[in-house]
Order: sequence, then C-alpha cells, then structure tokens
Amino acid sequence: MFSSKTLEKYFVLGTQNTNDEENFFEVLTEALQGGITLFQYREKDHGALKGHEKVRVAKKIRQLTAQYHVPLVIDDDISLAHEIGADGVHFGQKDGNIVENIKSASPLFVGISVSSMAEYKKIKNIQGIDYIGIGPVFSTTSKEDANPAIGLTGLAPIVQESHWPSVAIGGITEENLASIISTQVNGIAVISMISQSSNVRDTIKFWNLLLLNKK
Ligand code: TZP
Ligand code: MG
Repeated sequence: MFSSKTLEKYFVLGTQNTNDEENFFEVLTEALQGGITLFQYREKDHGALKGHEKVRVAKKIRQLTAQYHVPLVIDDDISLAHEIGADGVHFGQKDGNIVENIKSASPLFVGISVSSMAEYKKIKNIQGIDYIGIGPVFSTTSKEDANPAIGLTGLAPIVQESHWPSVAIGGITEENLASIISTQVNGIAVISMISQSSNVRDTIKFWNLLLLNKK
C-alpha cells in the first residue's frame, strides 16, 4: 500500500494556502489531474479551518483523492484521519509524543518531520515510521513556525543516512528542483510551487521531465 514511489510528487495544502475553499479544490483538482503521487491535507497556521468545517472539507478531499487513486495523508490529526478513512498521518517534532502517535495512527502509514541530523538520530530507532520529511531545505513563507533552512548541505547527509524513504520540503521551486532531485531523495513535497503556479499542469510536467532525466 505505501511504497517509497508514492513520495515522488508530494503536494501539501490547506485552505489557508489558497484564496478560499473553491480555489483550494480548483488547485487540488489540477494537481491530481497533473499527476501528483501523494496529497497531504495540512490545515494549520493563521486562517485554518477548525472543527466541523475541517471535517467537512476533509471528507470532500477524501472523495476527490480516491477518484484519482492518490493516497491521502492528514497532518497532525489522527482522529480526523481515522474518521475520513485517510491512508496516512504526518507529525512534526512538536506534535506530541511520537511513539504514542504511531500507536494511535495504526494501521495508517506514518511520516515524521526532521529538521536536522540530530533530530533524525533521536528518532532512528523508533518502530512504525514509514517515511521522514526533511526540511525546510530552503526558506519558506508557507509555514509559520518553520525552523531555519538547512540547505542542500543539510539535506544530503540525512538522505544518505536515513534507513527510511525520505522526502525534501521547504522553499522548493522550479528553479531549485533539479538540485533537490540530485540528492537522490525519494520524494519532494511542495506547497507554493503548485499552489502559486500560474499553470499547475505545466509545473508538474516540468517536474516529471526532471525526474525522467534523473533515471
Ligand atoms: N514543513 C517544512 S517547510 C513547510 C512545511 C509544511 C512548508 C513548505 O511550503 P513551500 O511553499 O513548499 O515552501
Ligand atoms: Mg506538524
């Protein structure tokens, strides 16, 4: 069900990253049509929906992603993930006890964020993690409490060291995408490269082209 290939083109979005709900579903639909391989619903930070509104939107997302056979990950909300039948859950370092979270997330797959080699080493013996997200690689305005950017020199050694599949995140654009791909990371996760794109299909086509050149 979960394979490292799933991480390849990982799109992350919450309604706070778009103008409104209509725009959110427009962008998500274009991204699904364009060929993203994984979607994370990250409803967080200023302007995020809460309670019933969040559940309502999440149910629509579940329907839409299922239509395109794209797995759905929920950021930091285990009960929502179970309620709507999501495929995975993602946790940051500040999202509570990792071992407890992994237990409650079962049988869903689990991703954990790390922003340094020290953070990777702290979790590396924990059972039940399916992938790690590494970043922010470059500086980002899409996350309020983002750690300092680690750059390619911070990213590459963690990719090498990780015994789990990994995905790079943070400040990734069409300009620096090739440099990220060259680290051999399994996947790339983006918000604004897609949500702010003037042509989502072209952006994903370009992404595919770079991935083809890698192989
Ligand atoms: N985690 C680390 S950076 C980030 C998250 C959720 C935001 C990524 O957004 P963008 O627009 O791709 O920099
Ligand atoms: Mg988080």
